[in-house]
Amino acid sequence: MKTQVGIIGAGPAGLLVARILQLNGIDSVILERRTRAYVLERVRAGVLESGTVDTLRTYGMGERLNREGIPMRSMQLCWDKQKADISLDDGTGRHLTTYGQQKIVEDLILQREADGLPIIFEAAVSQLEGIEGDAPRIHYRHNGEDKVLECQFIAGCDGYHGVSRRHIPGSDEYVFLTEYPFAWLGILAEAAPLAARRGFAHSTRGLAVASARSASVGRLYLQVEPDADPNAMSDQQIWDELDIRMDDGTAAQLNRGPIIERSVARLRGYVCEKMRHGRLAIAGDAAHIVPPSGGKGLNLAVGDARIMAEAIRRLLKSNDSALLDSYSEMCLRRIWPTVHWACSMCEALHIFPGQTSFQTRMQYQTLNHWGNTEIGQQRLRKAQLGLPYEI
Ligand code: RFL
Repeated sequence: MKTQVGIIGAGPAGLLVARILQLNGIDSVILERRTRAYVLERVRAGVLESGTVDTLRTYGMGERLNREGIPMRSMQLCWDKQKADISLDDGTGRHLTTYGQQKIVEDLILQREADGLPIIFEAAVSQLEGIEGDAPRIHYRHNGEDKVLECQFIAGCDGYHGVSRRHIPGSDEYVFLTEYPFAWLGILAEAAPLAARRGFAHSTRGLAVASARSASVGRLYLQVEPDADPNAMSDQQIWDELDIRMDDGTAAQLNRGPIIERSVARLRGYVCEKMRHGRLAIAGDAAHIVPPSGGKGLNLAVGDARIMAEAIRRLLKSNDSALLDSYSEMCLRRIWPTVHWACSMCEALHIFPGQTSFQTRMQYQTLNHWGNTEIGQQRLRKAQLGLPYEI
């Protein structure tokens, strides 16, 4: 099979690159190792920066988002039995939007299918070849057969565990990694989220997070051990623990309801500073992972996808490789400050093994700064709303 751009991975990064290329008259084939059903059901991110929302609208993916996205104009931080409700209004009209990653992925897949464009599910890529020339090849396995996709460029959008990154020579030298000694137990619950019980909570028993996926579905998290079994706690134990950890000194409690999904995700910070070699570039989680405390991973993936698609367009349409040559550098200007913010949030909100009461007091100071001082609130607002795009 032959195409102009071979895209590995049908996550938000790969699907968006494909969509932008399509609207610029460039053909692509997406290879995705999971089944269609698995990709459509995978529950992950849910908080979108306004730049992400604008990008999706610009590329014709705003219809359901405009209808179902829930504006989020403030953010709550809770610690030491007190709460700060921080306005995200920076005078520009920007705000965050709650809209599940699952829906973005579904919107993009359904649109691509309606346009009759190829996504090959259950196609696991094993090897890339010829990326230093102008006719790279992607080796993959589909329906029990080894196959090859010939293309002019490879977009490696295959997430943290993908194969693309290891095809960038010497990429290990450019990798920066920190593994946190805890994980998040995430639940989806059929329980109407309460505006008064939302946000990030620091508790001496560990972090808790309450957020919304819709008016009737809540997305909530508890800090757990890195190798915790997602089914170790009963529904009632989870709700009790969330209420204890989110105690803000009032008697308010979360609305409870059936838990319809649970998973445990380890927390890490990771950046690969070399994001391109020859006719291969990587985007999204393939190149960087941020702890989910900032709600930034998906938003960063969208930022990379915009630059990658434009760099490919200039290369294939005008034989101009200048943007591609500065691809890593340009992406990293958004990546590092965002990773820094997500890690700062992570380190202020979790209880580390063996943490002393002195360290807990230091965390309270950080949270008090973000929650109760003008300068701290400005810092939080700016970081949460996200950095501007250069492309
Ligand atoms: P994805 O979504 O992981 O997609 C990669 C795709 O590549 C496929 N793949 C392969 N396909 C073919 N051959 C191979 N060899 C392949 N290897 C892999 C995979 O099957 C997959 O379909 O990466 P992408 O597109 O870069 O998107 C990144 C986002 O998914 C991720 O950053 C966010 O989910 C992170 N995240 C959040 N981000 C936000 O912006 N806001 C949030 O509120 C937020 N909350 C979260 C999160 C991530 C979480 N977890 C699970 C760590 C909350 C959690 C709990």
